[in-house]
Amino acid sequence: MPAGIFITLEGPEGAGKTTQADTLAEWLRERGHGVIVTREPGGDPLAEGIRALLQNPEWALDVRAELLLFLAARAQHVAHVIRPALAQGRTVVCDRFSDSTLAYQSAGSGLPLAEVRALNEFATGGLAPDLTLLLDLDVTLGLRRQGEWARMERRGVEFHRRVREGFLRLAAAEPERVRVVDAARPLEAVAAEIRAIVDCGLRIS
Ligand code: Z5A
Repeated sequence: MPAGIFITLEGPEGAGKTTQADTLAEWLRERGHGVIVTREPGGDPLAEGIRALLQNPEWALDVRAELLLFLAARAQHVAHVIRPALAQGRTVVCDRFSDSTLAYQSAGSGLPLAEVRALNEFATGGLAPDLTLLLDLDVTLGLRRQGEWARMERRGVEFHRRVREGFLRLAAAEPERVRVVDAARPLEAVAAEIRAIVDCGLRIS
């Protein structure tokens, strides 16, 4: 059984990642791929529990503690969901992954990039996506599309601008893996570009 394909969707809040992950998965299934759609933080019962902790705006969460919670959730998710699915030859479509940690906890919150990278590498055991679709969107437009993360939303526009810039730097550093998609367009236009990138980059059809 050949190893499956690992695709991640990244981007600022409200960029349409969840919607596009489902649409892409449906298109891939129509082409005969065995697909799982999953998300971070979450995707596994323990990791979903960590997600609930992270979403609780009452905790005065230290940024290092926050980083380690995201990474604990990821380690569990990779070991129990993503690696087994890839080993079975499935395509994994994941709503956020390591690039979110680099963008939010390093570019956004200011933790040193090299240290965040090293800890992330430890959490994933070195697993990296084959392809990342970065849905790029003006921060104020994204924040207007209602979210459920009060902790992140109250960090303010400047924080979210740094996150967006962080994502764009990651794309510039790895243009083969990270493909930037303009997410300000209507849903179907975004979906069509995603299909074209996936089709061309991974020879899906
Ligand atoms: N986080 C972190 O800090 N570190 C990490 O390592 C990880 C995550 C993994 C969880 O993200 C939070 O954790 C997030 C980053 C942080 N912080 N925040 N905020 P999440 O993915 O659960 O939350 P989110 O990014 O806020 O997701 P979201 O609001 O659900 O956005 P989305 O998935 O990108 O969009 P959507 O749900 O598909 O769409 C949102 C709305 O916009 C919905 O009404 C759609 O119908 C609408 N939409 C979508 N696309 C369009 C277009 N093209 N036009 C018009 N309307 C659209």
